[in-house]
Amino acid sequence: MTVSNFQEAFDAAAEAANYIAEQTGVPQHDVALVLGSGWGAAADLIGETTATLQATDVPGFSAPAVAGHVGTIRSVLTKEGKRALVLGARTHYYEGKGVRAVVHGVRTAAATGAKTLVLTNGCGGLNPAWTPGTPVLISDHINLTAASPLEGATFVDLTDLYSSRLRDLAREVDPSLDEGIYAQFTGPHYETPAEVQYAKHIGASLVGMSTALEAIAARHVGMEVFGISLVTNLAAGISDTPLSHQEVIEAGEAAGPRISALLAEIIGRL
Ligand code: 8IG
Repeated sequence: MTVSNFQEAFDAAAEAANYIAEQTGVPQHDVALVLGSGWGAAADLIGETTATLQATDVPGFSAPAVAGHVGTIRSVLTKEGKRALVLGARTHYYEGKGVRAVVHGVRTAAATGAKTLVLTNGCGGLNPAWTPGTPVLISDHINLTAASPLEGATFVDLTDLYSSRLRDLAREVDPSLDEGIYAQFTGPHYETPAEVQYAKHIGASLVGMSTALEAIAARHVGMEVFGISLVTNLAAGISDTPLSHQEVIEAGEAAGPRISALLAEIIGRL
């Protein structure tokens, strides 16, 4: 892979951004959000949806592979007059479409003008105090995918990747918010209990299948990143009950109103 081919990924994002500007009538967005498992309801509280696009109609996007994920891209006008691009669809690494597909939404968001990126996800928690439905700020990540969204000699500093400024701002909204280190596994299987212990030993407290690759791509294009996880289940072996996707969805639904309001308040203060 040569560095010049890497440019194709950004050309594709620019094309998608042009389509979004045309179809939404919004030439520039200020902030973008990626809504993961459990976060789908948040868009409605952030503001007024002024346009809804089917993700599959936007160049380079594909249909979501996961039940509980929404395949739309919305333009939302906040009370404060900010334009938010809400990506309800995310391509996961485990879909096998490659890292470019995984971060296409992030690069598109940047190409629409968004300077801030809010990454949300549903994940497993290693801290037994985090009962299902607990939102946790992401303070850092460990990328266990053995992949990078960057190509060629693209050296990017990842210090303070998950903006401490934005985490402070979130804690102004809700001082009870804990923070954790997110380990991105490839999935689609959940971890074994031994892998969860491994994640714990290397410093992780959240385990999931997204976010880290997207955060790296966002930093590369200069966005300020805010990450927040919804712990929908205790990671395998932390409690003695097995994991089910149904439980994950139910925990998300139960926590929906609280985390949506939280996210809306944070967006209002950006
Ligand atoms: I929701 O326990 C959700 N996503 N890797 N592990 C991983 N991903 C997840 C989990 C989990 N829960």
